[in-house]
Amino acid sequence: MVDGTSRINLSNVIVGDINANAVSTTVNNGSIIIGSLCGDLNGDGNVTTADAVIALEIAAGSRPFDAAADVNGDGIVTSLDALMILQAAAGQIVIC
Ligand SMILES: [Ca+2]
Ligand SMILES: [Ca+2]
Repeated sequence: MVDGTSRINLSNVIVGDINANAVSTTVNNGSIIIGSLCGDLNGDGNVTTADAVIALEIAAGSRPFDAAADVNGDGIVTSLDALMILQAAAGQIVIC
């Protein structure tokens, strides 16, 4: 091994958890963030109503599973997760 800097180009990388569920990744200014803030489904660093809408879309099957959307940790994404994200966005509960 040689000390120094190596350039790595990655494309179409899918990161999965131990159960082969996709884990979200975000590339931002040279950093790769694996996973995301619990409930932050659009990766903007905040839990908002937009994230609740995404959770509902996942629950309805129109988006792929995202472990960050399973805020009650039961292994599936349902409207309950969306409701909890909505409540967290309103500051009523703390999730994860
Ligand atoms: Ca968000
Ligand atoms: Ca859940």
